[in-house]
Amino acid sequence: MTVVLKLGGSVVTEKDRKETVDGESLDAAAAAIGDAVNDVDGLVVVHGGGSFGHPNAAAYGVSTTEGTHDTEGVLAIHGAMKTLNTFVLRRLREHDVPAVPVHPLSAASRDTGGELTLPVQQVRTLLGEGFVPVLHGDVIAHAGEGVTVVSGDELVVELAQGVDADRVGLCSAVPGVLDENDDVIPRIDAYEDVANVLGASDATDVTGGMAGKVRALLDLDVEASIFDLGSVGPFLAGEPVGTTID
Ligand code: IP8
Repeated sequence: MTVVLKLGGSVVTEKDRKETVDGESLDAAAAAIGDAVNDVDGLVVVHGGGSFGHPNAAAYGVSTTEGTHDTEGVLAIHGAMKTLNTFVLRRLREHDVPAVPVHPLSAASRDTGGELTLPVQQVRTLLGEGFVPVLHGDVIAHAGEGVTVVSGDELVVELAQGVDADRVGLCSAVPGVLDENDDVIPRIDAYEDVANVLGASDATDVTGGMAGKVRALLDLDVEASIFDLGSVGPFLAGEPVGTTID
């Protein structure tokens, strides 16, 4: 069983305090991963940008589509993400997870149409050798734009296909996709089933928000789940948690 797990930026950082790790949440996630890591054949971890990536990207006007050629900007955004990655790795190592970093800036790119390419042979080889590769949202080369942001969600989609994942999990600040009464929708098979509750978030969140996540996960061949921090352990143990998207 190969698993791709994303820890959202809102889980591992304090979103309202620039470049601040949420130590308690990160430790809880790392502990759950440490408890389960020997029971999965392969685990790839991806983390989002939270208060490290997003304020820096905003300061230089960089998004997934708007790029920059400003080297200072590239280094500021990438540097902040590397700092966060170092914190994540340290916590995972404290829980005996054989975590090693893989920085997307050194591997991924977009063509002029914005299409993302992420070579994954190093990730596959690291997995085969018993490591847990840890990737993160980053800036990457973008033909005609300089660099643009690559989100953790985009990386999850590429990795799921590239490493033939059996399960994909997104750990976010909410316990799943919520309906109009804020109850978790246990299963989504088609976007039309949830378009009425997710439609609004499409308009307000340029990086995709929950609507974008659901659309991308529906396109995957493998089952995906969206859940919150308390469900990381049960998810890695193979239990259905939060919202399952298939
Ligand atoms: O939090 C964004 O990753 P995300 C990364 O997964 C940067 O959207 C650099 C803003």
